[in-house]
Amino acid sequence: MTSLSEKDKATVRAFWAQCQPQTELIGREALARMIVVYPQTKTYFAHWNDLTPNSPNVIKHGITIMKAVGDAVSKIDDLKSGLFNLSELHAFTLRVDPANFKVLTHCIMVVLAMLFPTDFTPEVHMSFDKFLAAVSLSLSEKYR
Ligand code: HNI
Repeated sequence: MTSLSEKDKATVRAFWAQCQPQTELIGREALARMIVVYPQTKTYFAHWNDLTPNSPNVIKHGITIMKAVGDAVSKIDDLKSGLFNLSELHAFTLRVDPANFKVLTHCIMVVLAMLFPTDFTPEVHMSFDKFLAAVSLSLSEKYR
C-alpha cells in the first residue's frame, strides 16, 4: 500500500472538515448500502431487529462508524497505534473477516462521491482512498 504523503493528509483533513456536518447521513447511507449490496455482511448484525436502511440500529451504528473514521483522521499520523483497540475488538471479539473493511470503505467512497459531487475531485478521491485503505490495513493489524 502506498503511504500517505503530507499532501494526502492535508487533503483528507480539509475534505473531512467539509464532510463533518453530514457524517450522520454518510454513515447511515454507507452502512445501509453495505448491507444491501453485500448481503453476506448481514451475518455480523444478526442481533439487530431491523437491518433496513433507515432503521434505528443502522442510523446509530452509522454514526458510530463515522465517529471512528473522524477519530482516525485525527490520528492520521499513526493509524496503527490509533486504531489498535478497534482492531483488537474486530479481530478477537467481533471476529469480522478483514476483507469486509474494504467492502465498507468502498461504500463510504461511493456515498462521498454522491453527496459531494463537486468537492470530491479526483485528487480528493485518491487521497481519501489511500486514507481509507490505511484505516482498513490498521484495523487488520491485530488479526495475526
Ligand atoms: Ni465495526 C462495532 C468501527 C468496519 C462490524 N465498529 C464497531 C464500533 C466501532 C466500529 C467504533 C463500536 C466499538 C465499541 O463498541 O467500542 N467498524 C468500524 C470502522 C470500520 C468498521 C471504523 C471500517 C472503516 N465493522 C466493520 C465491518 C463490519 C463491522 C466491515 C462487518 C461487516 N462493528 C461491527 C459490528 C460491531 C461493530 C458487528 C458491533 C455492533 C453492535 O451491535 O454494537
